[in-house]
This record gives sequence, C-alpha cells and structure tokens, in this order.
Amino acid sequence: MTLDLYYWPTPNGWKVSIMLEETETRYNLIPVNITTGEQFKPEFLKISPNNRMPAIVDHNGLDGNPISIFESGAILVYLAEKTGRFLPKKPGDRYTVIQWLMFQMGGVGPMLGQAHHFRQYAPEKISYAIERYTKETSRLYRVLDQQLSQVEYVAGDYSIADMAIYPWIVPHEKQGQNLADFPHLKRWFETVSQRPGVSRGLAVLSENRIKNLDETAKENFFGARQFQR
Ligand SMILES: N[C@@H](CCC(=O)N[C@@H](CS)C(=O)NCC(=O)O)C(=O)O
Repeated sequence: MTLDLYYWPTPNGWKVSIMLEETETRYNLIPVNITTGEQFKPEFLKISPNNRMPAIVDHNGLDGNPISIFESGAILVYLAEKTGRFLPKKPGDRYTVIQWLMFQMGGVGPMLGQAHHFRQYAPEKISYAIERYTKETSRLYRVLDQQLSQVEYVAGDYSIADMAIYPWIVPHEKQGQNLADFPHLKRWFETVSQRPGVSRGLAVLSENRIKNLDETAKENFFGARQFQR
C-alpha cells in the first residue's frame, strides 16, 4: 500500500475517505484519535504542523517521490490529479470546481465549525455568537440552495467540491438548520447520500464518531494543549 491516510471520523476526515472510496484507491488507514490528543504527537506534527487531520502521505507521488499533504482541500486536488477523476481538465470547468472547493474551505468549514462550537461545546451560552454563526450558516446554505437550483451538483458534474461540502451538511441539525427550508440543497443532499462511495467513506471508523466531548477531549480541542508549542 503506498498511500497513508491520517484520519478520524469527522466532516474534514470524511472528505478524504469519501474521495478515496469514490476512486477505489487502496490506502493504509492510520487513525489519529483527536479526542485523546494524538494530533500533538511529534511524528504527526511533522506531517501536519497545524495539529489537524486529515493528512496523507503518498509514498509514490506524482513524480515518483514521496509527498505528504495536510489541508483537506489540497488533499482532494492532489487525489483528483493522481486519479484523473472529479476535477475536470478544461480550465473553465476546473476553476468552477476549485472556486466551490475554496468556498467550502474558506467559508462553509470555518463558519459551520463555529456554529457547532458555540451551539454545543462552548462552556457558556453566548447568544450573540450562537446567533451570528447560526445565521451565517443559514446564509451559506442559501448560497448553496440558489446554486443547486441551477445545476445538479455544486459545480456542474459531481466533483471534489461536492465531496468537500457534503460532510458539513450531514450535521445540519447541530447547526440549527432544517433542510426543508432549502429544497434544492435537500435534493442534492439526498442524491449524494445515496452514492455507494459516500456511504463507504462515512463508514470508515464510524464506531469512533465523536458524540459528546469528555473533559480530556475538551482540553485537547479548546484548552491549553492547543497553545503549548
Ligand atoms: N482546514 C483543515 C481543518 C481540519 C480540522 O479542523 N480538523 C479537525 C477535526 S474536523 C482536527 O483535526 N482537530 C484537532 C484539533 O483541533 O486539535 C482541513 O480542512 O483539513
């Protein structure tokens, strides 16, 4: 096996497990239990200096040399190039996909992540923050709904942009969203959910899905551990 996937079952991890399953790429799964602090291990930090998963190491990179990559968007582009799938070659189409992938990386991921944080994990209920991120999530859902009223998949054909966005729509209830309010997004969500590669991607280590954070996990995610280095 030449490709190592450093992974834990969260929306950012699923992006890559879905892509690997969709392309039927063989890989060696390396669990990084982020609730117990494995993301801070020196050997993992060499691959992912931002102490976040997912990350990959391809021992047989595009030029035959080993390569390691962190940031899920970069990993998706890399795997699309390696497999020749889900990222069109034609510049117009290619940049439509990259544009929606960046929309996910710069907007959907960070904002919906903050909605999860303030709605569920923050030790105090700060109504300003809850309202701000819940409304911003609704706004981003509306942008997607509008786009999906015109095209079947986010960037036209099914692509890495869908694989990046879909995992973040899975926990829509935790973000205070009702998919019935976004009919085109709902139609897309149900279509993507039915893809066998998506089901296989979501099933990877699904027994370890994070439900409630214990004190150790909270300390690892939000406490001094993040700022020690
Ligand atoms: N922008 C990064 C975000 C990755 C990320 O936030 N991963 C989280 C889990 S979803 C993580 O590893 N957290 C560990 C930590 O906060 O220490 C990407 O898209 O790869």
